[in-house]
Parts: sequence; C-alpha cells; structure tokens
Amino acid sequence: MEQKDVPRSCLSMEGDGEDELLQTLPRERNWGGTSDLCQFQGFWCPLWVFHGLISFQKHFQAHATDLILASAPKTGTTWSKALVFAIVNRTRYGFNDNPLLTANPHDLVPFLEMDLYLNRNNLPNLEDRSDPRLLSTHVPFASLPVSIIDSGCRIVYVCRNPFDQLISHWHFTLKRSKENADHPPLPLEECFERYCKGVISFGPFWDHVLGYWKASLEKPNKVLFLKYEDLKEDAKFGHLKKLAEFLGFPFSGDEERDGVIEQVSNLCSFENLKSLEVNNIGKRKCGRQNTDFFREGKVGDWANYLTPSMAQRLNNLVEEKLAGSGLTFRLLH
Ligand code: PAP
Repeated sequence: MEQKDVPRSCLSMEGDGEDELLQTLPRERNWGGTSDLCQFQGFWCPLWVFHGLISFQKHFQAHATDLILASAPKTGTTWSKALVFAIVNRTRYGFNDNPLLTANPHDLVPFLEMDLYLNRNNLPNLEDRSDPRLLSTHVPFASLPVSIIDSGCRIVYVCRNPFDQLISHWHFTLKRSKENADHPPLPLEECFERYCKGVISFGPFWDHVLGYWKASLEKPNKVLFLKYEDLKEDAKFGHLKKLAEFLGFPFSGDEERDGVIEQVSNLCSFENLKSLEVNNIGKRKCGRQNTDFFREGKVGDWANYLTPSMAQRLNNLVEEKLAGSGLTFRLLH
C-alpha cells in the first residue's frame, strides 16, 4: 500500500473510525513480539503503536525550537538520544551528576508515538516543557505530523547499515520471544526473508532511510543525516561537532581544549551506558527491559550470523533500492 492510499484525512477520524480502519489494514506477524504489524501509510506499524501514531499525527504541535531525533529501530536510537541530551544539557549538568547516569536515554528523550501519545485517551501536555524540547520518533518522514514540517524544527536522523540493523532487531525480538512462550522465536532465515520484503517494524528499511535522506538533501539546515558507523569511527569528533552545531549548541574552542567533547563521547559510550545500574534494571512501558537496548554495540556483528549468500542477496537488494539516491552504506567488506 502506498503512502497516498491512506490520506491524512483519516486523521480527522475519531476513535471508532480508527478501530474500523485498523481492521481493514494488511497484517503480518511481527518477528517476535506479541503484537502484529499492520501496513499503514506505506509502512509496517506495530499494532500496539497504531493508535499512538494517529494520536501523535493528530495532536502534536511542534515548536520551531524542538529537536527531534528520528530513526528506524535498532539503528542507534538509544545512543543518539544520549548524545543529543548530553550535548544540549552540558552546561546544566556536570559529568558526575548527569541525568544520563541515573536514567535510561529513552526516559530523557521520549518517543512521541510510543511513549507520549501512546494512550489516545490520555494526551500529554508538552507545553510546560522547557525549550528546546528533546523528542524522538521511529515514524517515517512521510508520516510525520504536518506541524513538524511546518514549524521548521530540526530533525536529527540516525541510520545504520541494514545488515547490523537486521541482526540487532533479530536479537531484540528473539529475547522478547523467549519471554513469551506463546510466541516462539522466528528463525533468522525467516526474519531475513521478511526483512527483504520490507516487513520489519517501521520498515521497509530503505523507504525509512530514503525518506529522511531526501529531506536532509532538500533542507540540510533542518534535517541532519548521521550514520551509526561514522559515529563509531569518530576519533576526531568531527561528527559530534557537526551534531552539536546543528543542534544549536556548538562546542567552543575552550570546550574542545578542555576535553568536553571527549567527556560527552565517553559519557554516552556503549561501554559506559551498558555498565550503569539504571540500564541493567527496570522495564520500559513497552515491556522491554532497559538492558535489552545494549547488546554488542559493534559495527559488523552481522558477519557472525548471515551466510555469504544471504549477505550478497541483501547487498544487491539494498543497492538496488538506494540506486540513484546518492546514499550508500559500506556493505560487504
Ligand atoms: P531502539 O530503536 O529500539 O531504541 P537502538 O538503540 O536504535 O534501539 O538500537 C540498539 C542497538 O544500538 C544495539 O545494537 P546491537 O544489537 O548491534 O548491539 C545496541 O547494542 C546499540 N547501542 C546501544 N547503545 C549504544 C551506544 N552507546 N553506542 C553504540 N551502540 C549502542
């Protein structure tokens, strides 16, 4: 189903209309969770997020000062949330009493459709939050509320090579399936087939990345496109500096000399966040453990799971999907 097939006019429907619409949408089993996926506005939306998505689209009023972190699942969301929070708040908190030491990044930069607007009967009051409001979303660019586009607020998009996203997602759902006896995990081969058909939460992957990629080309001062792999290799902090500038909180020369960029980087590093007590205890609203968001944190872990023929097939598919866009990933070594 194309984006155009379900016009945004559906957003004027009240609750019951939403339920009826939901019944008509194509469905697929999610890889591991208890909730299916439904195809809506051209992407695969987890069923449990559907009403939250509509509520977000209907009610969210963006401010020009908002900073929105967008991503497909498992592409570096948790990490980027930590980085954005640490950069924006670095003069407010020290590195020894930073909220990131005692709160999971998802609590500090909440998801719009999956946290704040999840319950359509209990809308959040976001007007009391101080500017800039740090918010996040997995929703594809084409399905963002019009107010985000109209407000001209800034969007940081983080993406990751599809091989590692696939494997990270598979592990994530595997963990969930193991906790739910009713939902035995799908084997990797089956998840791979689904991935190639675009059937993954908020996917297809290539549509998700291309939506934000094109927006970043059209409005580079409004949409910053980052890659997980570049952040990992950011020895000289070029990407962190670019991120800070884009957010409107550039590092000064003094800060650079004093090692502040390095401190931000260390605070948000995989090793540091994974080791914190807060990220080893506690559950999220979606039922996931905080610890589920920290696994390997590496580039290239996919090579331990995908066969050469799977890798070649996915490589060809992604190259074909991204052809002509100018967007590339270093796929096969
Ligand atoms: P989400 O979209 O569900 O929030 P997200 O944070 O995007 O998930 O992805 C989780 C991945 O990021 C995990 O990758 P892996 O399965 O390949 O290991 C997780 O380990 C990784 N990750 C989490 N925090 C960091 C970090 N600080 N630095 C690098 N990678 C990280």
